[in-house]
Amino acid sequence: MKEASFGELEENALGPPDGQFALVGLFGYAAGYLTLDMGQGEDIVNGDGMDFKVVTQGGRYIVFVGDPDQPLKKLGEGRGNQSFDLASVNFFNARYVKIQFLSGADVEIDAVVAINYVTADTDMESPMVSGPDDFEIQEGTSITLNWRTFDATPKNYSILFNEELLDSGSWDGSDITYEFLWSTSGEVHIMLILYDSFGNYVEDSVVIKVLPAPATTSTATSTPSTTSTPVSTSTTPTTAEMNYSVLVLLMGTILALVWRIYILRKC
Ligand SMILES: [Ca+2]
Ligand SMILES: [Ca+2]
Ligand SMILES: [Ca+2]
Repeated sequence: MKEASFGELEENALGPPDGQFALVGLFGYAAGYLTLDMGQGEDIVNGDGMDFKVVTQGGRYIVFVGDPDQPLKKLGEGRGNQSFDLASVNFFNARYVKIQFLSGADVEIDAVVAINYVTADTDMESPMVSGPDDFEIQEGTSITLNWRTFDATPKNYSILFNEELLDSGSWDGSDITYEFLWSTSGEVHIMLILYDSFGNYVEDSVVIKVLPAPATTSTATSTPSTTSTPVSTSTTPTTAEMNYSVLVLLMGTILALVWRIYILRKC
């Protein structure tokens, strides 16, 4: 019964499956939900096949995933026990899992179980990177390159411009942004190299064809005339050892709101 309070039951979605359930249902016109935080440095990661399992009974639900860098994105719908693959939304990792009531009986949530998860103690995985496709620009154009990245033990990055080191520094696992401005036309190769603390690395290359400006001609040699330091904003993932994390619960403000509405309706 949805009359059971959120406050009493939310913690039942934490930890391993134990037959104790949190409840989300329909409150007035608003669908209740819970957002579970896997914990800093304890992200679910996109490995082979399915990456986590939602253990529930009752009605249908919608699952969203996200992390501090990525707004929550709908991953899919389910009922009962169902596994999900982060690859279906092109996510490398997810720290937050939101389960929202969709239809039918109230959804009773027992646990979220990570299948593929950060294991920094024995990091055998190369960093993950998704960079821009090859493209063309006109000379004199400023362009910002952005690479989405993830690793359990990020360490450092290097950016090569036509195979020469342009910039390098420590990398905390956040996405890397770099701004270039070319003053002359030609073809340039930009390579990003990421290393983690265990010597695993990954490279990502982009070829940029710089076209002459309409009214001018120029030589084929290209050099970036201005650069800026990569922007680092997020924190570094750290060690995690659990395969179903100690979940920290984030109660959404909407949930608090619908609960308040529910209280008002009861009065
Ligand atoms: Ca996967
Ligand atoms: Ca439980
Ligand atoms: Ca790694």
